[in-house]
Amino acid sequence: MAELEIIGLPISTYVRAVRIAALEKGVTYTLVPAAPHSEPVNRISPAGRIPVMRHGDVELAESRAIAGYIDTVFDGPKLFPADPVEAAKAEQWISLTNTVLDPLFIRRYLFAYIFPKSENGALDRAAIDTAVEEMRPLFQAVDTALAATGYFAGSAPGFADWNLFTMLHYLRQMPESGEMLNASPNLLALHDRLAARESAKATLPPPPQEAASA
Ligand SMILES: N[C@@H](CCC(=O)N[C@@H](CS)C(=O)NCC(=O)O)C(=O)O
Repeated sequence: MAELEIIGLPISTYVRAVRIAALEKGVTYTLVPAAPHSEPVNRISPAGRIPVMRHGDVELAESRAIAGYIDTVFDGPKLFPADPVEAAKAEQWISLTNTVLDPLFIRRYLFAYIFPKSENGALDRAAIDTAVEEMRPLFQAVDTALAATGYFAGSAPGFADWNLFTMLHYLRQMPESGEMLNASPNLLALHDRLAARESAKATLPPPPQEAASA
């Protein structure tokens, strides 16, 4: 079978999620380093976003689509549940993670720390504090959703869990979000269980501060 190429940077949460998807399936892949909006990325992603993927003649953008392709085309443990209700729950959490949690937790909160917008590099405390207050109820809601089985869908790790895990990895290292994670027992347990897996260890990104200079 053709080689699977995952194109993007290791610091990206979405790139890490699809790399983990491949490893969890037992699929060997090549990581082709490429930044957002670089030529190899723009050729596949209309938005110039990473990750993108090539597998023989198949080229794909968007992490959910790439993970779904990997799950369907390769043997190995399923990353998306077969049961319709569980499958819908997984999609619900992938969508919420990408459209609600990521813009707030990563783009507003984490980026306020690692890419301060002020001219002298000072932190925008007000922006961080506002984001933190909006994050609190969402941490609570996610923690509650995990209470039944420890996972977003079914009772084994799936792509919905990995999709958030890659973000939790960074959030754990920041003061307020680290505290919120420590105060969210189900979320913390999910993080710790997934962090212990070989796929997570093999894809550890550089520290967030290094992302600022990447
Ligand atoms: N919906 C996309 C989001 C990917 C994404 O936002 N990737 C970031 C890096 S983590 C990116 O390429 N950002 C560049 C940009 O937004 O212009 C997916 O799921 O793959």
